[in-house]
Formats: sequence, C-alpha cells, structure tokens
Amino acid sequence: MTKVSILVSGANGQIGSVLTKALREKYGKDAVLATDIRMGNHDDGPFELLDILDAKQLSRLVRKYKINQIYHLAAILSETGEKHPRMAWDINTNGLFNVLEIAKERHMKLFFPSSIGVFGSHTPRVLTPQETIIHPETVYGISKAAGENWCQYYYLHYDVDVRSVRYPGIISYQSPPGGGTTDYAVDIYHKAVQGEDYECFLQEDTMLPMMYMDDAIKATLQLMEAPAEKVKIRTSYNLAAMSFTPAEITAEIQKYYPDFRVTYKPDFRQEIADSWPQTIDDHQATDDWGWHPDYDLKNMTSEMIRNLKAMLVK
Ligand code: NAD
Ligand code: AKB
Repeated sequence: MTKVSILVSGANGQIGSVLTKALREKYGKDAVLATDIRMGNHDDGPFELLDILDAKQLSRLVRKYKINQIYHLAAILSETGEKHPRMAWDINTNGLFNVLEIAKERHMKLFFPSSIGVFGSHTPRVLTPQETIIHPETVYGISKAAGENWCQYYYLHYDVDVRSVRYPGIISYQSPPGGGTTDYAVDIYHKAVQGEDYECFLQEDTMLPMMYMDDAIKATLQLMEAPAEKVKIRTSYNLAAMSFTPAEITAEIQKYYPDFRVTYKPDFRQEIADSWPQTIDDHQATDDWGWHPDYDLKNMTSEMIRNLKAMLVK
C-alpha cells in the first residue's frame, strides 16, 4: 500500500490548525505537511509557506514531500469575501484550480470543503435537500458552488478522487474563526467565559446550521477513508449536526453564566444569514458513508465552556 503523504493548505486557519493535528495523530507527524500564506504554530511537524495561487511553489512542495493527498482549506470566507469580492473569487477559484490540476497530474486524492453558503434565498430553508436550487448571493457562495462543480468535473473527466462536504458554521475553542457569518457562535463563548457582555451582529431569532469542531473533523476523516464506491456525490455532501438561534445559544450559556447578557446590533451579515438555510437534510451522507454527529447545542456548550475556562487559567 502507498504511504499516505498529505499537504494541508490554509493549515493555520480555524479548521486547518485542528485538522492538521488530527491528521498527524492518525498518519504520523512527518506524513502531514502544513502550509499557509502566513507563518503559524506547527512545531509538531513540517510547515512551508505557500500562497495557493502560486502553482509553481505548490508543484515544488508536492514533489519535494511526495504528496499523494491534499486537504485544500485555503479560502476567503463569507464576511471577508463581501468586503473583497475580486480577491475572494481569485483565491477561492484559482486556488482550487491549481490544486485540481496538480491532483489530476499526479493522481491524488483531494478534500475540498464547501459550505452551506452555496445556498441562496430561493433554496428551501428548512431541511434543505441535497439536490436543490443553488443560486448563492455572496461571492463566497458563488465561488464554493463553482468549486463543487469543478470538483465533479475533474472526477468525471480526469478521474480525480475528490471528496467534499458542505460544512455548516464550525464552532471551536482551539482556534479563532476567520471572517465568516457564523463567527458569532464562537465569539459568544469567549465573551461569556471572560465575564463580558456580547454584542451580536445577527438578530436573536436567526437560525443557522452549526457543528462542533470534533464532528467536523470526524466527518472529514470518515469521508476521506470511505471506500470510493460509497462516495456517490462528487459535488459536495450536505452535512448537519444542530441548528440554533443567537437567543437559543445565549439561553444555553446562561445555564453556566446566569448574568451573561447579549445585545443585538445586526450588520450586513444579517442579509447573508437570511439567505442561508436554517436546517439541513444530510441523510445522503448518513446513507452513503455512515455519517452521525456526536454533538448538539447542550453537550457542545458544556465542552466549549470547559475548554475555554481551562485555557483562561493557563
Ligand atoms: P480560515 O479563514 O480560518 O482559514 C483559512 C486559511 O487560509 C487562513 O489560515 C489563511 O491564512 C489561509 N489563506 C488565505 N489565503 C491564502 C492563500 N492565497 N494561500 C494560502 N493560504 C491562504 O478558514 P476556516 O474556517 O479554517 O475554513 C477552512 C475551509 O473550510 C475554507 O475553505 C472554508 O470555506 C471552509 N468552511 C469553513 C467553515 C467554518 O465555519 N469555519 C464553514 C464552511 C466551510
Ligand atoms: C462563513 O460563515 O462564511 C463560514 C461558512 C458557514 O461557510 N463559517
């Protein structure tokens, strides 16, 4: 069997920093090359600077480290994308092209994270189906929807073994979020644990799909390990764990911090959130490769608070 040798792009980000660790635990620290456009803290294994738009450097690193799998996380998320539309399109689309091309050339396995951001206001918002209307209204969503289709194209025409999930908003204590619409659901825990009030940029009744980081990592590894014939969707799988509103997460946090107060000052992210689903139908991921989440709002809140408190003490 060929030895697994992985390159992670965007490895310093919210998901990349945790996923790189998980991959190193699974495959060994030297089997996972962390890369990012900026320096980061990856003392436990190899790290190289890589702008994903630099196809030559990507190719050089792939050859140097004999890479046979890429987890392509580098991207610009929804909030930052609306502030810098051309840059977001360029990085999200041309970065993916560079990755797809090298995956084609060297017959590599590829993970591409898509997002609930591919959906728009014409999509059914409750139990959003796997196959449905996809007319995204953000640059981020447009780039992810195009990316999903390009992934399928490279699978169909060039036999690239590309696998993808549409992550909901990811919630973690280990790493800060990187400029998205769901970031409030991470920030709110930090404020509560620090004993501060929180001003939320979404309305109190805005329901969005969310997922605890442990489940996101579990889904990613599970999909990448699934036998190829079980992976029937080559655009991107719907993936779900929980959905809640700012009022509901606040109420859950107040079970630990009864004096915690949240005020609401919606900004331009409200419009983005209003165009996204409230709940997701992910039965196809369950049927095809056995997906089941472990975390709901209750046990995630307990874990977030326990871990953030421990970090505060250090
Ligand atoms: P993040 O913003 O925290 O991290 C992205 C990383 O990419 C950063 O470390 C950044 O430095 C790097 N990067 C930016 N431009 C780059 C470039 N030109 N070359 C190389 N690296 C570059 O994002 P994240 O939350 O970790 O998301 C990772 C992936 O998962 C993204 O593709 C994102 O769209 C997707 N996703 C994330 C969420 C979420 O809630 N976090 C939800 C759905 C999908
Ligand atoms: C964002 O809010 O942009 C991301 C996502 C759901 O894709 N967290």
